[in-house]
Amino acid sequence: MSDTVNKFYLTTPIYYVNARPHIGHAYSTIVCDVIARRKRLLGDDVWFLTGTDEHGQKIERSANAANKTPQQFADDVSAEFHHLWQRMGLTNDDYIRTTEDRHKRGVQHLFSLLQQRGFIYKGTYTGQYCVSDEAYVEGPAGVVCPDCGRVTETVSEENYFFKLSAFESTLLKFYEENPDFIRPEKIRNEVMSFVRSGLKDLSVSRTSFNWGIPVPGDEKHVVYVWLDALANYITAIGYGSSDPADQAKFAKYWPAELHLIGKEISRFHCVYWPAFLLAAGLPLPKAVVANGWLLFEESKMSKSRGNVVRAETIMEAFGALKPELPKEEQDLFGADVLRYFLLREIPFGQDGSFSFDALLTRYNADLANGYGNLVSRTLTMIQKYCDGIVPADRTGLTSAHSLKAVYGPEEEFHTRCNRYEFSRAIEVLWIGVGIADGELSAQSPWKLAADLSKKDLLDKILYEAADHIRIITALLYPVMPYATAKVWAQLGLGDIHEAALKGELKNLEWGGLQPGTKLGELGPIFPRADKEIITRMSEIEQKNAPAAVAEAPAAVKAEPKPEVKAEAKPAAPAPAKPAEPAPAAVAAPATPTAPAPVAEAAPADNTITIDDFAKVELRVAQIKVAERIPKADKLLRLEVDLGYETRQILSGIAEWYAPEELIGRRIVVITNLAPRKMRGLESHGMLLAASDGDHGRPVLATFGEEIALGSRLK
Ligand code: ME8
Repeated sequence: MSDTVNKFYLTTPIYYVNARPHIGHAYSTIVCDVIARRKRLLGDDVWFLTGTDEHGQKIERSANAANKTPQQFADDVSAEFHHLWQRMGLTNDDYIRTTEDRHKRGVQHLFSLLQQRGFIYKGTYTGQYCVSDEAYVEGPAGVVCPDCGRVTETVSEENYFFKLSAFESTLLKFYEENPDFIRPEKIRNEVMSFVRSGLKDLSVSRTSFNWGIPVPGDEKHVVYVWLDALANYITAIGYGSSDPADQAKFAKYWPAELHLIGKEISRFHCVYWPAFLLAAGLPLPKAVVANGWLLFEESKMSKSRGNVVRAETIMEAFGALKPELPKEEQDLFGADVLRYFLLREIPFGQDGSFSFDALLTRYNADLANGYGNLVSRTLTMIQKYCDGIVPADRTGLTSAHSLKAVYGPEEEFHTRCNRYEFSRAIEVLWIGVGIADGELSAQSPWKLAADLSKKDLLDKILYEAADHIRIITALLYPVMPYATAKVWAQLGLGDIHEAALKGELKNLEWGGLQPGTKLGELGPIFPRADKEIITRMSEIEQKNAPAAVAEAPAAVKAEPKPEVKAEAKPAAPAPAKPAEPAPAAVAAPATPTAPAPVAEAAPADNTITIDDFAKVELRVAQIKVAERIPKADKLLRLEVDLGYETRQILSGIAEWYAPEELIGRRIVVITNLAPRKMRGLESHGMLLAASDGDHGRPVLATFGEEIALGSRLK
């Protein structure tokens, strides 16, 4: 490996502050951290950036719904992301927020430059806009966003436009000449066919809301959030600053070697961003690499679906396996378990399922029984048979069974990592764990220990096993920095983080472990976890689920429909709970009528008081998304717009309504029903419907006149 110092600037997406961090966000950030640590140990001058994306209509609306100013709202959620990355021990060198002055200044500088260079002009736009994705969509009024499936809104504004159309052929030529610019191949093909189908100029300002960076010299416009957000990759390293230190930093680190993103934002990073940079006369990043989606219970883990798992849950549950550690170290240990799982379990670039079950299985099989057991048995024997001192190999034997004759993982490990094949890279190390374990079992050093004449052979076997562990541990360091540090110390090698910085974790020759090294204090690294940890994780998740709102009064609770109820089961093995109500399906009786005069006397059995009725919050909503749920014949997943927020509701009406016929309908939603999970998805509310005929066909309550979303029925 070359010793010349290369710089390596890598970035994660900056995350929207309208959602709390979950392990989907952690996944991309962890992958970058692994890459950053590996590049550092190879001697590169690394700059690792992450941060939060805080402007736009979506954030403004979420802040309103939370009764906070957009800035306060952004401050709170951004701090959560920042704090979580620190708790997990991530090594980002900077954390950019798009509400920071350094960013605003850089964006305004970029906008003005694009104007001066003739790539931004003023015009009028009328068309469809997806607020959730902050993107324009081709098609007639009401067309559904092709990315997220939500209904678009019609906007008509005087806007600034970017001449994206001018870059069609330049971009295609660039992709052809730089086949590694977009990874994986599938995404590259999608991006190229998108560009080939023709690029239209892009509106890059908005006047319909204020929460953004003002267009310089025309402050009633704010800069389009994607132009604002993408620019973070340059503003964070000094673009647009007149300070010479910032300018030097920018000159040093730009262009980035890697933008790591989730696959759904490829178009923004592979088409818009390079076009903005070309227009500004700036060099293009070397690579945009997309991770696949982390799925939970078969669909993409995301806030709008409510099927999220948080990294804190895993840190807490696995951290508890090490009660002897201070809390910060328990967190780091749990973070290592998550890091290992995500990189090993999911072939990078593909979608992959997360489950508590799979996490536990990997932990026990690979870490407790695999690597952890190898370390423990080897070092315990050195302790016992060699007084805790690494023995020397005095045999001079290089038999075919010798570990070094059969195994050399370093080159292949790095090659795989360079190709983003992290799972295969780790697999290479576990082949080594298997070989070393097999050698120990075959040679049975504990039997040799009884025979003094076999001492040289015993020492050789133990030395080789320990040296082997050293090599695997050094390579594994970027993946599990906490646990490998413990193994390193037990091997008597001191501080692994220092060793990484000094370049001692590369060029791992066999024999690098000095005989005579005194082992550190021994102790189990990966205690076995039992199945209860699954329940524990479910409990922690449930405890942290959004606070339930007032229980719906019995009078309007859905009639439990046996066939629908069969669908309702908890996301993961969960603690015993009271019986769950049927999914938000059909409320019977039909729409309540105007309240009757309240009698003084106690109500009869089947009547309710006006106060009872007032407890039920009924509001007008519009169905924006309706889709079937895999393997659930009776359930539909709906996203309904209440005007002030969008909610996910699961409804047992799939046998009676096709998803397409529901989109755009204005319906009645019971909004203060406690949220609950079905099929791993959260349902937050219930649709109001009449139950018709013998079969109880649900007929949705709807309106014959114009009515504003969110209006209360009373
Ligand atoms: O898109 N599986 O922010 P965002 C895998 N602000 N990765 C996931 C994931 C999942 N289920 N969920 C989230 C934005 N991610 C913009 C980006 S960049 C200039 C602006 C990760 O909060 C993945 O990296 O929606 C995805 O691209 C990113 O979080 C989206 O985060």
